[in-house]
Amino acid sequence: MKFTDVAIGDAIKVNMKSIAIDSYNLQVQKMPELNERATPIFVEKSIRDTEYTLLYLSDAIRVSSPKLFADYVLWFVDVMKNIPIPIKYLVVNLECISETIKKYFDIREVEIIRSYIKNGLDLIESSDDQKNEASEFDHPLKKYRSEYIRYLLNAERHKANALVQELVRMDYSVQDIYLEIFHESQYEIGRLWQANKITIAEEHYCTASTQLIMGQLYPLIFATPKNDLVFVGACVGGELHELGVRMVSDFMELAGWNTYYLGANMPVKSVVETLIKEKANVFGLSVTMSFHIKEAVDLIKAIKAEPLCAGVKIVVGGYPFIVDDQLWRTIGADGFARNAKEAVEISEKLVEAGGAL
Ligand code: B12
Repeated sequence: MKFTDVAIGDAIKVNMKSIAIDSYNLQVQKMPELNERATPIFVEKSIRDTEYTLLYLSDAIRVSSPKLFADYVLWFVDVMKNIPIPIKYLVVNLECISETIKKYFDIREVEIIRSYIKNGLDLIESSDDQKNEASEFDHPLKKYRSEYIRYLLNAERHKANALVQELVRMDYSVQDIYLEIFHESQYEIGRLWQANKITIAEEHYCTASTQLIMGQLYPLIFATPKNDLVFVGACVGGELHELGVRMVSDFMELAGWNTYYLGANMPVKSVVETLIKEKANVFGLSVTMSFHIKEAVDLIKAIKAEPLCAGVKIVVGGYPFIVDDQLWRTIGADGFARNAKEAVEISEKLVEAGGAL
């Protein structure tokens, strides 16, 4: 990580509130029509949203990753398609941040920050083309995915479970069911939630039900013969998205590893103690929200500084690493995988190679 980028990122965070307020005031000057909407709640929400944008901007700059901020902007565009506020509002908002920062930074720093914002603004223009590029490879399990989601959204988790048990009887592997049904349906639930088509309660119900249904497959997962390798999996401190690293741990277990799954929000000290106690060969670290990358950097530093962890290889995964596939190097990890299947391959490679990839 570049020292200057880290310093700029930190300075944005320190001044976040006042930059957000200044940007909002400037935005009202540029869009006088906002005055008609400017109830105290609207003003507070607008400033809070700008702080959120600044948080993402700060984290992206800290790890020198324009892709992370660009992805956030695209996500915001998607959110705005489902609320009665035009995309122009976001465009002007980014322009106002770009303008406001000159009060807080020197010319060289302003240039760096503006390059990130400009990248985001350029993407807004072409966002539709970007989103339509993805074409999906049709796995035979895909046709069962919508049925699975429908059961969950109808609060029929027993039927969703029965469907999964039926797929096991049809000889689909646990790995395929995990990736094609659970992983993909969680992403779809996320899209529906983002589009305001389902409530937070429905998302929580679906996630909890999927965790329960995954649990029903454990007799199959624990039946594999074991090797003598140990995998510890956890989410970084503050991170609540735990399903990804749970899937990774289960794939490792299926591949014969002894796994120690720690779940969400793990403090640095406990992770280091666990790696030593369990004699881990590989530590799998999961980050979903890019504002937790700083915690991942601190955790990796702490592990690397502990002589008793000298043999532990660190593999990272989760959303920000998919968006920027070089980010794992920037933060000092030994490897990265896009999904649970690749996680097994990378971990085995790292252990065989006894070092870097
Ligand atoms: C369920 C969910 C939650 C639940 C999580 C509950 C739980 N017990 O896990 C709760 C309600 C807590 C939650 C909270 C929030 N969430 Co949320 N959440 C989701 C949702 C719908 C599904 C997550 C999931 O289960 N994914 C399925 C797993 C299998 O996928 P995965 O994590 O990517 O994992 C795979 C790979 O990435 C990889 N991998 C993952 N970890 C690792 C680790 C290693 C070592 C390796 C090798 C590989 C690897 O392998 C996995 C399996 O193949 C997503 C939608 C989405 N697209 O993911 C939103 C989503 C991630 N959430 C989002 C948001 C905004 C939030 C909140 C900020 C909302 C809020 N305003 O409070 C908070 C932040 C909480 C926090 N501090 O962490 C956004 C993030 C947008 C962005 N651009 O950053 C998403 C994308 C929703 C959306 N479409 O808008 N969320």
